[in-house]
Amino acid sequence: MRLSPKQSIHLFLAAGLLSGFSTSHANAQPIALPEMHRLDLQTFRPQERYPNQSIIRVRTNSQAQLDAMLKLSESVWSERVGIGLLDVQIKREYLPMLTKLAIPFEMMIEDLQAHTDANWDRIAQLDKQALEQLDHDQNQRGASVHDESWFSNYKQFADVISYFNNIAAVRPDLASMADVGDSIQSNDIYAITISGPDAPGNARADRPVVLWHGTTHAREWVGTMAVSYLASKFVDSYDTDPRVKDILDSSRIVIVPVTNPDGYLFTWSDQRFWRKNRRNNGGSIGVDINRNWGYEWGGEGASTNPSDDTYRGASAFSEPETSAIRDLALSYGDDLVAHIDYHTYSQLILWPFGYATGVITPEPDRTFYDNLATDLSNEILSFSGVFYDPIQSVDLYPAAGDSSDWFYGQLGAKSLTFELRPSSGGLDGFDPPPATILPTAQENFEAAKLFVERTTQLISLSADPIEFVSANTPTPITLTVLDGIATHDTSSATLLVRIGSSGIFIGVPMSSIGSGSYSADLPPAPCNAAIEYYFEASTTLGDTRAFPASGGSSPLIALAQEFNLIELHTMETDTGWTVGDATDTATTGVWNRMNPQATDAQPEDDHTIDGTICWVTDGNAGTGLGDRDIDGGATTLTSPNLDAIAAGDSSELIYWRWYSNNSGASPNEDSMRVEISNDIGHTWTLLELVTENTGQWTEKRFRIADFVEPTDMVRVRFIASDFGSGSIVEAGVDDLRIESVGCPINPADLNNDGTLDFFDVSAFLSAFSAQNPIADFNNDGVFNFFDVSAFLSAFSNG
Ligand code: 0X9
Ligand code: ZN
Repeated sequence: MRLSPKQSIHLFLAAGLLSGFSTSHANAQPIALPEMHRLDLQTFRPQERYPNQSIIRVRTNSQAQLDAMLKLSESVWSERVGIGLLDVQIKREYLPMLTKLAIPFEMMIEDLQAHTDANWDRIAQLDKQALEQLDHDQNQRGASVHDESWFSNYKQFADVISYFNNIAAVRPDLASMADVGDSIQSNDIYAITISGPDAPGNARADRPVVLWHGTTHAREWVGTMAVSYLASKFVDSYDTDPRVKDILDSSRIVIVPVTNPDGYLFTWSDQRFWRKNRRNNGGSIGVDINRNWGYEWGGEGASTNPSDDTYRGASAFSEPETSAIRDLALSYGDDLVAHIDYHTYSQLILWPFGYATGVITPEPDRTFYDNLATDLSNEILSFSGVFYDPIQSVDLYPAAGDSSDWFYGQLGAKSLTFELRPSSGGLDGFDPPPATILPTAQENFEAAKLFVERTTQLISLSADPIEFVSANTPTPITLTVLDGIATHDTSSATLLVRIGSSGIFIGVPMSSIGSGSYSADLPPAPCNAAIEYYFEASTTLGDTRAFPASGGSSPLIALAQEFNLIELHTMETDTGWTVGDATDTATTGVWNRMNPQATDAQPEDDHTIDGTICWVTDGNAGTGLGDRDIDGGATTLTSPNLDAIAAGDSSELIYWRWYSNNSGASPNEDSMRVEISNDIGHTWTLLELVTENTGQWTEKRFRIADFVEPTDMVRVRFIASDFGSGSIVEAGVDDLRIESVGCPINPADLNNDGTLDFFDVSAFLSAFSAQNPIADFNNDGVFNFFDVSAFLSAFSNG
């Protein structure tokens, strides 16, 4: 949060009040975990109570009013404290006094206790669902490394550690767990190491190390969830995402999910908003682990008062939690090159130094950090539309003894401190709805990949692989080259390509299209031919890198196919789509066909080139973001009959959709179901459940036969709904089409391998001399010159 903790502590002292916010009150595989205590969330609620208290927003206009306000409040929730607007926690019995003092206020949370109870009920409810799901499929956790549904709720310490242990159990080739130290109360501090297997000339132990640690501050639960996502997602993507494979084959990722286990356990059992560790200072509890690191320890923003929330501890590294992570980092020697400490909240990417007012980070690091943090911010912005402010940490506030200052100042590693979602919210900002977890984790996975590349690799290459191309047509493809610890030669980008799986790769120079991106064409290829390709680029000093990293030994593959349009609905005219279903209950935001009016959640333009109109959940902008979006339940849009019989199993359904559900008060709680029927809508099968917020038109392609048998009575329906209160849901559909995808069967392809070559000629000749019916090419029952001629003409046409 942006509030200087020091500042807030002074206020508490001035007010002489207590509150929940103040402090007065290696490489083996999975490891044998001790029996860890779990709370039964169905019955358990934390101790701390807020009877008869509210959160209000006041406006003071003098120091006297501000002082009076601070005296009356239990705790300050604002990010900045001063004359003007202020959010405070206050006993309701004091509200009449505000009127007397002529301090205007607005009620924000009337009953804080009920609000807190509701948050816990929400967590308990999700926990119950998760347990039922687990009963339903006992092996669910054990079977998968990465489980997206695990991120629908916060997790207790025991569950976090068993999630990590399972990653190592399922993929011992990629991950291993270690116990790296003990907390004050003898809880274990765990670390997982993730890296591709040893390879000749590329031993794991020689790879640079990037270290993450989460939940230094006990109440910052989203941080632990985000590092958990990184761990399972990196491992899970190794086999399928060439970029992740590159990253893991060239670095070691080490993740400490819970740096402060004692504090974390305490936020579940006792005080949701506890920050420090659980050191007994004699009269007060807790040291701020993020003021206890040994670079410029004990300066500004680090309190000497043990009861303060930012208490620095008795000496640098006095705390076992801090020294455990220090020793882990030191164990890698020079290999430790980068580090990230996840905190919440405020959406910031903070780079060192931050230990004193006016501290100047030396060049060239200053520029490196500025560029890196800005690029990471842009990566997140373009992924999810959410902005993280990239700034030097001292510009947040000076705070000596934080982790990033030590990793950078002492070890020379590139270190960042992230403040994750949300952007604001007072103490509530540490306790956002569980629906915040997944999108926060997903966007930070994008930033994490880029961070590792930029801190460990000379240069990094990436491309969106193309899997299908139109037969006999050149297809443009783009490579992006980013500078890491070296600079790339802008004339070095090359596409290496061959048709089929033998022969040499031909190098095609790629031309710059700006921002480190380069373009070239995949060559035209006959239907069913597999185009194999990879990319290369070099540093200015001549070190060459390939994408995928293994280059020609495991290239990317694009299959040439013929795409024939069977149906096209540009939505520019009425082609018989219908709105409404017996179960629809939406009161606003019902589907209509129009030229959409932009809001932050809805597109400005349809998708059709030279068109203007699409289907959209009320395309009128209305008076505000929440005015014409979907409210009150579902709205259904159904297509007319579509003909998929002609192309049979080769028919594919393609549409462009827009979906947004990441704004409003409770984001990401809704979804859009897309379903398909092959019997005029009597029975429906799920095609996809849309929850991603691309905030842009996205093309989706499905092979119809994978869902229903293709008929001439296929229908598709889009059911968009809003069940959460206060969330903004907007959806759009455009340019739906059916294509047949495949290759016409050439009768001359006698061995059915998709290519016409010498082997087909030879197969024909032996079938002909054996008088095999397949050599009766013109089907006249005799084997003669006309069969040879028909074969040769089919062969040469193919
Ligand atoms: O104060 C902290 O430790 C971090 N913020 S939090 O709200 N998560 O407690 C920020 C530390 C940033 N570092 C410096 N400003 N030096
Ligand atoms: Zn923090």
